[in-house]
This record gives sequence, C-alpha cells and structure tokens, in this order.
Amino acid sequence: MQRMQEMQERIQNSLRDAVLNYDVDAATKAAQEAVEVGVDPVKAIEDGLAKGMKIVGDRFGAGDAFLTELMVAAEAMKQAMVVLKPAISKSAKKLKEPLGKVVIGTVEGDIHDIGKNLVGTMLTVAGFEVIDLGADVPTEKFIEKTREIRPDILGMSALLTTTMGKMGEVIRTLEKEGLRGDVKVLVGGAPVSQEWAREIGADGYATEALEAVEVARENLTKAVSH
Ligand code: B1M
Repeated sequence: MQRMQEMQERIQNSLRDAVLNYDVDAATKAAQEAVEVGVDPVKAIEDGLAKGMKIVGDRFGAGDAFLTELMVAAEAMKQAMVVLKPAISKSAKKLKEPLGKVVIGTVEGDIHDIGKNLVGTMLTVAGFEVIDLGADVPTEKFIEKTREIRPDILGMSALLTTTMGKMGEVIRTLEKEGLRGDVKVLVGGAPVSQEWAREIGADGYATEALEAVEVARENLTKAVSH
C-alpha cells in the first residue's frame, strides 16, 4: 500500500517534470510506466501532467516561456494521455443504456482542447454517451447539434477570457431557438467560475473532470424530477 503510494507519487512527479522540461518522450515513457505499474491514471493526469501544464502556463504568462514551448508541453501532455486513456477506459461502466447524452465542445475562437477531452473521457467512463464537437466550435454548430441530437447536457469549455463570452451567446441562442428548456448547460475551463456560470444562466459549473461528472449526474437527476 505504502509502496504503491510512493510509486504513484514518483510517476506523477516524472509526468509533471516531463511537461515542465518540454520532453514528449519522457512524458510517454512515464505514462507507459504508469500503465505497467497500475497506478491511478486519473490522478496521474490531474496531479502529474496537469500540474506541470499549470506551471508552464504561469511561466508563459510571466513571459518566461515561448509559445513554441507551450506547444511542446501540450504535445507531451497529449501523448501521455493517449497512453493513459485505455487504462481509464478499463474502468468504464458497462450499462445497457447510457446515463444520458452529452454534446461537448470548446467554444469558437478557442483551440484549447486538453481539458475538454479529459472531461469527455471521464463522462464516457461514467456511462454517458459523449458526442465531441472538437474545439473552435461556432455557436451555430452547438445549436444545430443540440437540435439534431437532443442531448441531456450541452457542455462548453473555454480557456481564454476573450472566448468565454461565447458561452453566454450559445445559451441566449438556445433560448431564442426554443431549445433551452430541453437541455442542461454545463460550463468549465480555467477562466470560468461559478459566478460566471450563474451570470450567463448555465445550469452547472465544474473546476475539474471528476467534478464535471458529478455535476452532470446532478443535472440529470434535476431533469428527471421536473
Ligand atoms: Co494557451 N493560454 N494560448 N495554449 N494555454 C492559456 C489558457 C493561458 C492562461 C496561459 C497564460 O498566459 N498563463 C492564456 C490565457 C490568458 C487569458 O485568456 N487570460 C493562454 C493564451 C494567451 C494562449 C494564446 C492566445 C497564446 C498566443 O497565441 N499568444 C493561444 C490562443 C489560441 C486559441 O485558442 N485561439 C494559446 C495557445 C495554446 C497552445 C496551442 C500552445 C496550447 C493548447 C493546446 C491544446 O489544448 N490543444 C496552450 C496551452 C497548453 C495552455 C495552458 C498552458 C494549459 C491548458 C491546459 O491544457 N491545461 C494554459 C494555462 C492554464 O490553463 N493555466 C494556457 C491542462 C488541462 C487538463 O486543464 O484545460 O484547465 P484545463 O481543464 C480542466 C478544467 O479547467 C476543467 O476540467 C479540466 C480537467 O481537469 N474544464 C472543464 C475544462 N473544460 C471544462 C468543461 C466542463 C467542465 C470542466 O464542462 C463542460
């Protein structure tokens, strides 16, 4: 037990450092070790890779990292997640029917998709059917897909203060098109807050992927009891 805990921490630190060192190979290798040893893949992402990414983001914000370095750090995280994803998916709930349908995407003008992908993976593992529209998704596409798929939940991610306004635009358009009553809206991403979610009229907000699953579940319960 103690040994496993130590291993978890050591591998998480390797994953964090690989991102910090802009080292795609080291990230992939540490992820492979994580899978071989059987450490918790979600913790490895949240407490390893994402921690490193946060520090790289702070460096970039302070002018201490170049955009090219940010891009390599993102690639390191993405490649490691490719290795870790099957280990996460192993714990996927095998349900006769999905818990509910979720349409998810990153809003227009925003290409950040690592966090959104992680949220999508965790929702899938929890038993939701997830339809991922990708990144830089125009408002019209969110509307078109809501009309076509009739999801229980529409999830939007935004990482830029300049794009988070698009979330409100989508909600207002859903209202205008008469679609708002049929779908719960869940929002998240680094600049998004509970206060912001309330201000734009979203139904739920989550700070990270596991919490997003909880909020999605809560919103389904609300929809059923109405
Ligand atoms: Co960008 N970037 N970036 N970037 N980038 C930020 C967001 C920034 C904070 C960095 C900084 O300056 N400190 C800053 C935004 C500043 C601001 O708006 N105030 C910034 C900037 C400025 C930019 C550019 C404008 C840089 C430039 O070109 N000069 C540019 C914009 C491009 C665009 O989108 N149009 C840009 C580009 C990029 C890269 C392409 C290099 C790369 C993205 C690669 C990719 O995603 N494919 C990148 C990266 C990697 C980052 C940082 C470093 C890391 C983001 C990340 O992946 N984190 C980021 C710094 C930071 O966030 N601190 C930064 C890991 C991920 C697991 O966490 O995405 O937060 P996160 O997701 C979490 C939660 O937020 C939550 O759960 C997730 C899992 O726990 N969550 C949800 C997310 N979505 C959710 C949805 C939900 C619920 C929860 O419900 C639906």
